Amino acid sequence: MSTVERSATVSRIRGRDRRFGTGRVLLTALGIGVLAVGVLGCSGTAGGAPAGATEAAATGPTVHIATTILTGEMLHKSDWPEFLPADLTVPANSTVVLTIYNFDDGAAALAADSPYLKVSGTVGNQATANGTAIADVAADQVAHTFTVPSLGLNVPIPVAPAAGQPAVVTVTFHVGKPGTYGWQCMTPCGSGTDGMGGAMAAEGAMKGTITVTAA
Ligand SMILES: [Cu+2]
Repeated sequence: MSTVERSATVSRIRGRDRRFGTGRVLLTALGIGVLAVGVLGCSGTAGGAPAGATEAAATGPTVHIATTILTGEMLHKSDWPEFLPADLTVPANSTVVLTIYNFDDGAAALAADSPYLKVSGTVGNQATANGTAIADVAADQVAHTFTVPSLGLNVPIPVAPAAGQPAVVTVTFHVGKPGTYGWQCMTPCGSGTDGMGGAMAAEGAMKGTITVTAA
């Protein structure tokens, strides 16, 4: 699946720790703030909310979190796109506003009837992609997904509009009880004949966690 490896003019960052150095530089350049979690409101929390993404009552704070998808070329790792950070933390019973900056302009196509093309488990079952509300992404335009099966959450992520220019996807969802919920990408964006090897099989690349902490 070398198609995912097209792209990236932003490939000149060298030295230091590749994984974290590159990500930090890019995040800082974008003004996102590495791992920044802004707590906008604190209206207190009530226990007993269900864990499901859509069912949980939004009784807690609203938090804004972000992650960035870098290409293998940017990371100097062949066929190895990666979410940075891959592990996210939010407080229990919160409303989460997640923004994903995707620099990967290579599609990793899914079947036209794949459920992973549809936005689900978010408020309104919608996302905002580059400023436009969307309910799904076309099969040949999807690069990655951010999928949390245990929360019923699926966010298809379209390809970057151009090399070095990210697709910006924002979703809002609710979380309930404390716990650790695994997410993974569902597109064949890794290496090997089926695209499911390499980064797809690696924790911290195309898999990670959302940790919901006791507020
Ligand atoms: Cu992926």
